[in-house]
Amino acid sequence: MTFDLQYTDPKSNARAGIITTDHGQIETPIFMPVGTLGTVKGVHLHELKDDIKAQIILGNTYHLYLRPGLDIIERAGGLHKFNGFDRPMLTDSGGFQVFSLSGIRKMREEGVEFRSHIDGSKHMFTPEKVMDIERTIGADIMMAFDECTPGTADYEYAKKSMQLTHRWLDRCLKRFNETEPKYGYKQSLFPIVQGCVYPDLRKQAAEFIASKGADGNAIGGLAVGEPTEKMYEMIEVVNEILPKDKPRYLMGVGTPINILEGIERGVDMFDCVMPTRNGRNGMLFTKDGIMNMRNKKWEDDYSPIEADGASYVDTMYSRAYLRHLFHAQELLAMQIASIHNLAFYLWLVGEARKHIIAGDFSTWKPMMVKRLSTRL
Ligand code: PRF
Repeated sequence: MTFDLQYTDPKSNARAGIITTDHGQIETPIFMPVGTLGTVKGVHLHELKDDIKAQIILGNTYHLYLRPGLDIIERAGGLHKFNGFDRPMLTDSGGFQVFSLSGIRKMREEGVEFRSHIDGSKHMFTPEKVMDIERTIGADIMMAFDECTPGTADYEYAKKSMQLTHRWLDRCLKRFNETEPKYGYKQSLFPIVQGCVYPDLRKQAAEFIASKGADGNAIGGLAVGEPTEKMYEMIEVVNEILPKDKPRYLMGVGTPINILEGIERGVDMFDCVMPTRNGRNGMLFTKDGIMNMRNKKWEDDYSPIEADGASYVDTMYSRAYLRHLFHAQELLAMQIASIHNLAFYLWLVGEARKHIIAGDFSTWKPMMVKRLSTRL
C-alpha cells in the first residue's frame, strides 16, 4: 500500500491524497461504509459501487469470526471473493466490538476472553490470533488489536490501558511480520493511538505508534463518551505527531460535522454506522441539514427527497412516499434511507477533497457546517 499526499490546505491541516492498494485506489479524504458482516446493510453491490461510489468498505473481525466463521471465508477465497466487493476493504480488529458487544469478558495480559453475543459460546482473542484471523479474512488494511479506552476513564486506567495496547501492538507487529497474505495480494497493518482525553497520554501514544513506521495510522478511543471539543483537541494533539506522509484514520467517527472538523485537523479516513443505522431509523442527512422522515411534516410533501441529492433515490422517490414507507415499516424505507445517507457521506468527503484541491476549503467548510447544523 502507498499513500501519495497531493495537496495540503494552506490555512488548515486538511489534506488530499491517494491511497493505492492491490484492489485499487482510494481518494482521500474518504468515508468507508461499514459492512460489519461483509455486507453494508440493505445495500446491493451495484448501488454501493455505482451509485454511492464507495471506494473502500469496512468489515469486522469479531463478527465475521463468529459468523460465518473463518473456514467458510477461507474456502471462498477471502472476503473479497465471498461478498463480491472487488475494491479495497479494511477489517477492524475486534478491539472495540469485543468490549461493546460481548457479554462476560476477562481482560488479561494475554488477551481477552469473551462470550459470543450470538450463542454465548466462549472465545479468546489475543493479538496473535487476531492477526491470523485478519489474514484469513484478507482485507487490504488490517487493524491492530487494541483496547478502546472508554471516554470517561480516569487517568490511571487510561494509562494502563494505553500501555497494554502498546504491548499488544508489538505482538501484532511480530505476528504480522512472521506471516504471509493468503490470497496473493498485499495487506497493511494500521496501529491505533489510544490515550483517552489526556493530552500527555495521547502524545506518548502517538509517538509510540509513529515510531513503528506503519503504512497508515489510526486514532481510536474517541467518540466514546467524551465531550466533542475534547475529541477535536485530541485529534490536534495526535496529528501534530503522526507522520504526514501516511494516511490517518479516525475510527468510528461520526456526524457529517465531525467529519469536516476531522478533515480540517488532518484526518484522511473515517467510518461510522451512523448513515446506515440512523437511516434505518428514519434520519436523513442532507446538504441542508437533518430530516426525520417519520415526521408528520412530510406527510403531504410530494417533492423529491433531495432535489439535487447525490443518489438516484433522491429524485426517484418523494418525501411523502418515503414517510409512508417508514410508517408502514416497509423494508424499502430502510434501503432508500441507507443509500441516500451513504451517497451523501461520500458526496461530502468528495466535495471536501475538491475544495482542498481548489484551495478554498477554509471558506467552504464553515459555510457547510452551518448548513449541516439545521433541522429540517
Ligand atoms: N478501536 C478499534 N475500533 C474502533 C475504535 C477503537 O478505539 C473506535 C472508537 N471510536 C471505533 N472503532 N479497534
